[in-house]
Amino acid sequence: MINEQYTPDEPIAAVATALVPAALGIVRTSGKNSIELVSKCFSRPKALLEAEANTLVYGWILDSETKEKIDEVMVAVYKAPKSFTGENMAEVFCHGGTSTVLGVYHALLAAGFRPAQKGEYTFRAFINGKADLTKAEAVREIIGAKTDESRNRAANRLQGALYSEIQAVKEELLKVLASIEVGIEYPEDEENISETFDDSALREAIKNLKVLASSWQAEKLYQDGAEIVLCGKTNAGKSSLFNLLLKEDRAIVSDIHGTTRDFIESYASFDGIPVRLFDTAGLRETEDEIEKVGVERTKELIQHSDAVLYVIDSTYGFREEDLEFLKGFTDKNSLTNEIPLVLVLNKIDKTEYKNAEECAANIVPVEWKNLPVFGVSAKTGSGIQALTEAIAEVLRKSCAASKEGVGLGSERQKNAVEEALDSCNHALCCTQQGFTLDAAVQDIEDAVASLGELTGEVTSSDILETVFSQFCVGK
Ligand SMILES: Nc1nc2c(ncn2[C@@H]2O[C@H](COP(=O)(O)OP(=O)(O)O)[C@@H](O)[C@H]2O)c(=O)[nH]1
Ligand SMILES: [Mg+2]
Repeated sequence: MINEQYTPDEPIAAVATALVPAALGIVRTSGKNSIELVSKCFSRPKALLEAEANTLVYGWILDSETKEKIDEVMVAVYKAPKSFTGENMAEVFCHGGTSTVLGVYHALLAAGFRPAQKGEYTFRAFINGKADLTKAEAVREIIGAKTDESRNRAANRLQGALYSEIQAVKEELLKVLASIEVGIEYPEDEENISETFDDSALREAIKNLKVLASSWQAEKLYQDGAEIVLCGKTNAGKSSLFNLLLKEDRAIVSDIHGTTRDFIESYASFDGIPVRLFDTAGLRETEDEIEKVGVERTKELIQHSDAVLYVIDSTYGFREEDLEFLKGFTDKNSLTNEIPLVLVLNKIDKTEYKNAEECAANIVPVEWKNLPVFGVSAKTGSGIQALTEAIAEVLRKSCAASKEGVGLGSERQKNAVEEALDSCNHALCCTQQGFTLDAAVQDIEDAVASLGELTGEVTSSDILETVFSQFCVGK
């Protein structure tokens, strides 16, 4: 059941910006009589009531009982249907900071608004025909985007690129359906056997649906990101690399072995992919109880990671422990799913080698020459860009991601496309096996219905509930 609190005829208000000290805060209202209600706690009610659509009105928000001035504000006035929700809306731009923003918000509640539920503004935009479900979900994605590339992909969906793609497949299927129905109504022969049926349009739809379904894994990478673990012996330069990749002095760097005893993590962007990067305790035998736990934690992190960067101090080359780790890792990894492993030869600035290739040729043992290897210096920054780009490529490859094309924006969308694909495949099967064509009709109708569910044309309340409950309040 769709959230019973989503009652579209009630006026709603929500704080739309974070409650932290800031230059501005925004309190958003929507509903048929929202402008009238705001005017009840506004110093210039007449100006607000007479304001044209898409204009700003200056004034003060007042306490509705004491009439005390709460804050000096600008109110943006939007009139239905030309607003985000498709209803009359008034947005109050006040000063930032917890007390002011909440003061304005409480004055609005006292004037007659009720607090908005999560995603209720976007829900109203959806039911008022301002956005289909792919666009509504893209709004949530944009808010959560961690890198420019993630945001671009979501913005593409917000502009309707995915919607158009889905509509094109749907129209193709409707044409197939129409041609079958004409065949059934006016059969050239009594049998109306599918042998005469031209299935090229159905095949094209299947091909497009397959591409869409497989795009989700890549889109998920850009939404959720990947976990990457930096590991290696103590003093290899993991913490220095970590800091360099994050572009901040986050981890303690020192030449004392065992400085990093527990892992630390932070976010970075690797060629547009949001990455949760872990700096870990160096892998070594140790008597230090805390460091021992740290080493165990490193091993656990590795098992759940999307890629491992194994850092080597190239001034020493590969040592006993490095070889032991690599052997253990690859033995285990070959049994389970493959976690990509990248060798990072650090401190090349301290070696006599002219470049990364020469360093790799000289120090990587024969049995590990098949691994991707990068020579870098965490001190000078050399080789770092090539390293991050290569890791991004490794991650993209692991989920067959490309940088181009429109992709799906949620698991829900992927499920709907897969359902449509199953139905189309079934329809194709029917036509190939010489059944009468009406056997395919139901399947194609099911496929069209699944795509309609994706965009929200036909949508059960459970789906709406799942989509909008993932939003934040005020959006
Ligand atoms: N010359 C040089 N020194 C480095 C480089 N990376 C790290 N170091 C030094 O190596 C020591 C150990 O570095 P750290 O990042 O703490 O290593 P970790 O134990 O693997 O985290 C520190 O003294 C760093 O300044 C590098 O690329 N070149
Ligand atoms: Mg360290």
